[in-house]
Amino acid sequence: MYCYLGLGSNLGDKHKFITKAINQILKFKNTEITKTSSMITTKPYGKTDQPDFMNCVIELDTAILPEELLKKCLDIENQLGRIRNEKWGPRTIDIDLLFYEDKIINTELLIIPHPQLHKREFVLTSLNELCPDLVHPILNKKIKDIFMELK
Ligand code: PH2
Ligand code: MG
Ligand code: MG
Repeated sequence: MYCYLGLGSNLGDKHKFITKAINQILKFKNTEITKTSSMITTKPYGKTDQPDFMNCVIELDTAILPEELLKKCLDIENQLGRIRNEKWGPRTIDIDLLFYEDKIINTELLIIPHPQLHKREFVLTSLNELCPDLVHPILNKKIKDIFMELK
């Protein structure tokens, strides 16, 4: 199954945290990273009085199902010292499930596609680099069109 993960960091050695997270993801069973976007420095979205972020998106080919994948990503966030206090506050690492094939999931634990992704230039920039023709299963629009409309 293909899926897209968004990675972000805005505390400490941001580049190192993202690289470490990717190295952990590389160890997942039955999983390959099939594409990696450029790492980009981005202005904080939402809560703006915090350091700039480093962001990227990776494409996976994986046999791990969404809930398990989420759990494994949260494990990495914990390993890399993420402390959750305020919503949208600074973090060493954030790993978000953006898309999982064309599935629409809406449970207490997990919402896919990521409910904010169409509003966020930082994530659309990277998605547009990897998969401009991917169709958002709720908006029924291609990434490149969502991206263009936002800009
Ligand atoms: N993540 C957020 C809130 N705002 N802004 C940028 N530039 N990059 C992020 O990864 C980010 C954000 C919540 O997850
Ligand atoms: Mg996030
Ligand atoms: Mg998150």
